[in-house]
Amino acid sequence: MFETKLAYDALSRRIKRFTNHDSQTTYYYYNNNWQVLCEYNASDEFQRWFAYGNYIDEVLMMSTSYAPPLARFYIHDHLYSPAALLLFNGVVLERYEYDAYGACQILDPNFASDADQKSDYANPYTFQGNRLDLLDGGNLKLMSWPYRNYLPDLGRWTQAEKLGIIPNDNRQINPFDVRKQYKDGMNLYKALASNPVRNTDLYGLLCVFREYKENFWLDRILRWGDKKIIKDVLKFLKGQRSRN
Ligand SMILES: [Ca+2]
Repeated sequence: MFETKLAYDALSRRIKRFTNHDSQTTYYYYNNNWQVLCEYNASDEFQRWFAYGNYIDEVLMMSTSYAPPLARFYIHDHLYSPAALLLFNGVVLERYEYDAYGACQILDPNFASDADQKSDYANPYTFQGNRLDLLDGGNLKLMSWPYRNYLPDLGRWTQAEKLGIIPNDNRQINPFDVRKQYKDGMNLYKALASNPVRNTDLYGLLCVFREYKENFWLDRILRWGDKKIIKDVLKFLKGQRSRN
């Protein structure tokens, strides 16, 4: 029987993973942007580290501790989903393609399908720059967004929306119209507003149009977005951080 144990800290960051099918334990260490900086094994030995770009989901580089240490570089598509993993000289090591809801297909450099559909380089980052775990011996594909887990094969979150209903919203809620009572839609498990090729969700809290992410500066969001909802998200995140 396959078993996986995940441990989280008080801020919902996943800090440990154990899987019995490969007897691997991984500890994760984060920066203050909720990005995994480095990983250690059960013996507290350094395994690898990552570097990121301007956006929370923009992984740029993965470097291992193995001898000799090798840096591998990412290139992305328009949603910051890695499209390929490269060596420093541009040689392609592995390619990634996605269906609309982010189920990842791993390809060899010559575009042939990877035989076992497991990254030959243990690359954890796939759809929209979030981490993919192959659990249950590879039968269950589970992705980790900061606040929620996502099932790419189903295109749904595994947990209900965390922002909840909209109290005292100036949109004059009709109590008989449930469609507008929840911040991310009436289906509490619906991801990316059912438009995954355009939308993104930085934290697993609220879907935003890609244009907002491209301009992820507060003034732009407040100008273009739903001010009340965006403020609620920022307030929620600030509250989470202040618990640290
Ligand atoms: Ca493989």
